[in-house]
Amino acid sequence: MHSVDRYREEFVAYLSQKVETKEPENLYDPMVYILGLGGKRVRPVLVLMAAEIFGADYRKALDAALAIEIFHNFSLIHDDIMDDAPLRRGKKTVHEKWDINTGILSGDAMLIKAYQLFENYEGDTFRELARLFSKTAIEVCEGQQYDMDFETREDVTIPEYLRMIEYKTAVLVGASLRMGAIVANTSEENKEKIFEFGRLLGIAFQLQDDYLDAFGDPESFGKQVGGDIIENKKTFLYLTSLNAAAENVAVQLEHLYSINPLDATAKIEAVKNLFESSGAAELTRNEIEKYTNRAFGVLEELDVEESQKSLLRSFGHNLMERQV
Ligand code: DMA
Ligand code: MG
Ligand code: MG
Ligand code: MG
Repeated sequence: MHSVDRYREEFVAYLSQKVETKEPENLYDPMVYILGLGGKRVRPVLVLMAAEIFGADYRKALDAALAIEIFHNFSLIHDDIMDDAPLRRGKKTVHEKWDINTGILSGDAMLIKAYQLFENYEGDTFRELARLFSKTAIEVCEGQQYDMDFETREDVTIPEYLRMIEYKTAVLVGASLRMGAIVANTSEENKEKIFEFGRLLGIAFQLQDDYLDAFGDPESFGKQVGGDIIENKKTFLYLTSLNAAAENVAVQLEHLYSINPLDATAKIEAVKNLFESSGAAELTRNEIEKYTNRAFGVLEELDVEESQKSLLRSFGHNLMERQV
């Protein structure tokens, strides 16, 4: 059994063999650029891990892992356009480096290139992978649409927010694990359980992403800290603050979200102070822990050896301790 770092190294080696990523900043192709900027490689590592945990040679899952990583990076290029984000992984976003049209077109091409990689599988494995990929891709786009809609809607509820992050983020984490399970041809029950583990961990992961967007360290974050506040995102932090006992919190927050300030830094600071003083920051940290623990609970039900469960558990812990 590999360690998490070994899976990551094996994946990156495969990636640079298939896609020339060595000097991303000097290259023209936006796909090469964004894949070469790195990132945590969470999803492809999960594909490889799941394949091996369920008894396959992880190398059989490399194309599925690459497909998932290309898909994820496609969604980031389009996400950065939608979120008007200047920075990704500490460098210019694709639409800042090129332009919006290039971002849209290169993203679209990446979506197809991701799908094309499933042609390397045959029979039932191909059909199952391709079907899961299409379903997941559609759900991610729906989640992104809800995210956009929420920017201007005033009546977003916490269950709606949780559904939105399930679609835009968590189903892809679950699908990554399920793809590894499909390549390994394990039982339907294992496929369901590993997906559920990923779905719950994915919800914790996006809650954490939203938390770090406000409270992360600008030095290491790689994205613009406070970007969600500038874009008036209805995150768990925001929605929980609105429910705070002190009524003036909601009034102040709604006012800050309704204005387009000249001084973005002052808006970010004021909103963050409300997130803290309302208790929402702490409630968000608790919610992250709750979903992480629910995910670990599902892991217990998997029909694999304890050492393999503990590999997934330590991956989950490391992921949730991240600062970027
Ligand atoms: C991203 O949510 C979701 C997808 C599908 C890319 P986000 O905008 O919070 O992501 P990030 O913080 O990476 O821009
Ligand atoms: Mg974004
Ligand atoms: Mg977004
Ligand atoms: Mg974010």
